[in-house]
Amino acid sequence: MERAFATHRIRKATSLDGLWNLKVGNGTEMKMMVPGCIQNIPGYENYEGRMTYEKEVSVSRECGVNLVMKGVSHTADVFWDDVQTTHHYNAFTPFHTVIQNVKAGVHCLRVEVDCSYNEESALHVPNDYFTYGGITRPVVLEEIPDCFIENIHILTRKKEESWYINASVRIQNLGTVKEKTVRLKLEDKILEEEKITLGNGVNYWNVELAVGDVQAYSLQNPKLYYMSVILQGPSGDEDDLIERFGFREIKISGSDILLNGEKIRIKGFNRHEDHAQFGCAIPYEQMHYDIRLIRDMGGNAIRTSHYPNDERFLDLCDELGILVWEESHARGLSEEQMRHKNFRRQSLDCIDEMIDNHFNHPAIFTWGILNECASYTEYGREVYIEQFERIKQLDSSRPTTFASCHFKSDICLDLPDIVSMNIYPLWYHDTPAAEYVTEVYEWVQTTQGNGKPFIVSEIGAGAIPGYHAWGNPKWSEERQQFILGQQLKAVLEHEKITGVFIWQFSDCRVPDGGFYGRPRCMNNKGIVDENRNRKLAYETVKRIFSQGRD
Ligand code: ADA
Repeated sequence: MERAFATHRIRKATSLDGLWNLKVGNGTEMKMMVPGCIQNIPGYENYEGRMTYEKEVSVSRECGVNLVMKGVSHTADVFWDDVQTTHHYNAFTPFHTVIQNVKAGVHCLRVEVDCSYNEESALHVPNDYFTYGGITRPVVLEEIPDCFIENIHILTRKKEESWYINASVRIQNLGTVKEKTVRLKLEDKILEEEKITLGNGVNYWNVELAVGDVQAYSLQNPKLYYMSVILQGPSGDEDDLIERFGFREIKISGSDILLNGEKIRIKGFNRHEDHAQFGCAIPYEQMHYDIRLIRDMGGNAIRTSHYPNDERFLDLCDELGILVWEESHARGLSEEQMRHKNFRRQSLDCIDEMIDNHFNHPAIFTWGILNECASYTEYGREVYIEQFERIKQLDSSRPTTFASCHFKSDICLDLPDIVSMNIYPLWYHDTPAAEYVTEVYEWVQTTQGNGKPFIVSEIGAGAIPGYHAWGNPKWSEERQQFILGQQLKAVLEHEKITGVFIWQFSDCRVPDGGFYGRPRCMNNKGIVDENRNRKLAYETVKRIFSQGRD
């Protein structure tokens, strides 16, 4: 299952999740679960390198095939009957491959995967999170006609008392037929039907519609609607695509972020896709459990630190009314790392795929980039400008942001719509929390970030699960509990601060050898550990988030 809802009624789509044949670098063969991570297989906990997946797949009739891979970590070379069809880099964005004129019957699908920190990789580098290896998200095989619907982007806006939809339907025409009839349905009601002429390759069918009485999307009432687009040829309905969306607008008003005109106050968590048993291939049920814990603590937002997330998780956030700051893949890269020969292309590819695939999620209220990268250098600024321009070209409906840690040296705060800073008073430096929060906020007001919404995008402290000692020393759960209490109180009592994301929801794995010498080879700042066992700070966060100003 690659989405929380069926995306086709007409197109035949077959999940390829389940056991595949896997050969790892040293020639060992095994059965491997997809989605899954090789590092969760006993004996392969520290595996780094190449591996080859194979699966026999059957096609029911002579047709085109659209192979959809929602995530392969981190580089994939895909072969269909021994012919290479795709090369894709980055674990965190979906990609698809169209193979035409496929005969009915059994075919061989092979995926060569590389999870090593190799010299071609500018984004997957040793870092304060772990790069797992494998086909880590769902795979779907679709049978398609030569002319098919590739995606639908849906914008909603309110004018006077009416809601309007602007749908942009991308149609790929790999055949010779030039005329089709396209129908657009909202739920089961046909709203538009048109005979269109198609060129070769990519075509867009744009529709602007006033819709009648609909329910607006809110966190309290996260009402979702289904839109279907159907392609009809001489022989009847040939293809379709179903998308889901909500009627909502995100706007900036002075230093406030408005969801349908209502000011939002973020009480959020940073969340890595990481779990002791599943690695980054977190099952759908576990995703739900994570969100239930976040809701139980009074949280209303999640930052997908530091990469685009599994779309099923975004579907759950849509359905449960959890705001999402989704960000492209980067963490703490220096200017030198940003000058890597592949960095700018790999970054822009990630942004393109993130927005192209996740455009319709109403829960996503902002696109983030380049967490703690070199936004204090002229070259770094060039890159931030390039990436914010790309985002605005792809989606002008959402505000942008990036999380900086360059207090008093950042030269890019004029670029984002929302200013965000990562700060760790009482953990990385012994500064009283309220004093430091005020100092950082006041400094931002002296820059070109003045007057913009301001989010504390990271704040937190570490605790080794189960560590308790007299005097509540550093790394004890009691110390983390005390620090979080001071930090959250300081942020939520600051009238002008739009919100906060705690670093972080759960402990996550870091590369062996321990990034910055991290104990347990983990980033231990979770409020729950890697198995979601609660630390003492859980109840403190719950008390403060539940009583804090709404
Ligand atoms: C940074 C970074 C996070 C994490 C955090 C920490 O702010 O953005 O990914 O590394 O510090 O734990 O120190």
